Amino acid sequence: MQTTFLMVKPDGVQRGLVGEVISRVEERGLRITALKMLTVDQKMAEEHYAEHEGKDFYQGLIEYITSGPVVAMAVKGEDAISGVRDMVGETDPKEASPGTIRGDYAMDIGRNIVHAADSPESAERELDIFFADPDYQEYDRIEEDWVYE
Ligand code: IDP
Ligand code: MG
Repeated sequence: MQTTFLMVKPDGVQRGLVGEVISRVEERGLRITALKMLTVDQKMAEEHYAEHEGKDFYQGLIEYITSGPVVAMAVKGEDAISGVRDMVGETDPKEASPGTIRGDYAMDIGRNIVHAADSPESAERELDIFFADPDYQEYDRIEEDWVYE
């Protein structure tokens, strides 16, 4: 079992795709264990995107991610980290396969709807930026007795 970090970015919220993203996660059989809408402030944005500091798109990325509300979630399940990355698709939506979130809903790399952690280390780091212990809820999905049997 892994828990990953998934976020609907401001463009996804403004395009009304929050429900679509959540539906895909739930229908896949993954479990949302924390969920919140918030506006990312400058400090959180810099921490979240620290690995991209200095790149030519960094400033625009920080401005974009702080430009409006996002929906952040913790998603739990077997191989959730790579599973969610696969559901999200390639960074550049033009290269993302149809059937992925980016491949179905986006064309612009700077407006690619969602963020998902790319490794166990980033998942842990990013979850800690957005959530504290009391934010997490534990429950069983009804089908788990047959999914994991
Ligand atoms: P990821 O979101 O698929 O993990 P990263 O390489 O970590 O992709 O980049 C973080 C975000 O920065 C991307 O989702 C995208 O919004 C933005 N980004 C990455 N590369 C570019 C670029 O070349 N131009 C503009 N924005 C970019
Ligand atoms: Mg990334």
